[in-house]
Amino acid sequence: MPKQTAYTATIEYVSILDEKGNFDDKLGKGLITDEQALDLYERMTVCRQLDEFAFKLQRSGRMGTYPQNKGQEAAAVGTALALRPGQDWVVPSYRENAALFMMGLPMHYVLLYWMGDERGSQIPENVKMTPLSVPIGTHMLHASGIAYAEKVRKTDNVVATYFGDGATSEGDFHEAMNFASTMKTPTIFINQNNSWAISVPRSKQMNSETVAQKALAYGMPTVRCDGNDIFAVKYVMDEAVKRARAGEGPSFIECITYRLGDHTTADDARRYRDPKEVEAWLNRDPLIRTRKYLEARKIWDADKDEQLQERAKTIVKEVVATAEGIEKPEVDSIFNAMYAEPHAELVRQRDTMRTSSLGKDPSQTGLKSTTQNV
Ligand SMILES: Cc1ncc(C[n+]2csc(CCOP(=O)(O)OP(=O)(O)O)c2C)c(N)n1
Ligand SMILES: [Mg+2]
Repeated sequence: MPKQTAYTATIEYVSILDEKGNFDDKLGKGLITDEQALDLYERMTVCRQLDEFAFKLQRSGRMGTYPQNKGQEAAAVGTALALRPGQDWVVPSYRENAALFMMGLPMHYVLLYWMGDERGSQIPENVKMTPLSVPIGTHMLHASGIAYAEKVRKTDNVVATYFGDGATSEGDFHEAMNFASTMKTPTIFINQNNSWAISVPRSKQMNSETVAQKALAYGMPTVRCDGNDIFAVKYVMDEAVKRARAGEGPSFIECITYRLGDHTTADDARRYRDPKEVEAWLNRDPLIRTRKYLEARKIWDADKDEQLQERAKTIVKEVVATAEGIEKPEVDSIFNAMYAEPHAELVRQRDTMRTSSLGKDPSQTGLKSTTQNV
């Protein structure tokens, strides 16, 4: 028997509004209205300001650490535009703030989170979102699980999860993908391929030409798109959402993008990145690209932009004031957020945390154990 082909595949790349301003009318028609494009541009601008302020907060000792989203805003807003706030879920990592705000998360929650306040993770009831996930890759499993629950409940809600290129080198990622595709859950895996996992370039942490092809192993529809193009991102997300709502299971989206800032405020990317590479990506900045599009449509100009920059600063100043104005949490509160009912070990730790017998049985330290919920 001659050898036969067991499997072949191609992966499409979608780009609609390129960096030179060319627009693909065939794919892009009716995708994002002018009103929506203005809204997305405003949201991206506010997020960029939030990044600037957060950076300063960290540098002046008012915040622990912060990962700027700078450069990746289009992937966040383009995908979130296809979701229904209050119904669909977002299971985030930490570089898609704009999507979280579109889903209804009050902006100061993100600041609280990075200020080390647990209340930043106590997502309001009406917002369908899990807390930010700094452990790389662990949250994608939650996205598959939540989507399975939505499927069992027979809703048409979908679950979008965001993660970096580095996260796809983690075992958890593959388990989440396998579960989602086998159980046909309405999960949308949104990869923000920014080429770097802190100081490790993509070429050194995987041998795959594309991240999108990893989904082929799980029999999952997969696509690559220009992640700095709100139109391309919306286009591929619409298709994924449609499949998920129709009960056709998960999809994978690779957004090609770039983080223009350091990995976090604890990093100095100049030590490992070629300035020419950064320069090239500065020219592909999603904010500049969207602004030029709006100007070409004659619905934007320099004056409006100046006003928007001012408005964005005012919004962010207010958000910072809200976050900093909240009464400091009680130390005991670290025991409150994890479980609905405390387990014995937690009660023991809480009851003894101010003693030199931390974690010991309270009855042996002369303390009375408490029974109320922590
Ligand atoms: C399980 C786990 N391992 C290691 C780390 C340390 N770490 C923090 S960010 C990061 C790189 C993540 O890269 P990527 O997934 O590409 O996301 P990006 O930061 O580029 O958005 C690593 C290794 C971590 N937070 N969690
Ligand atoms: Mg990365």
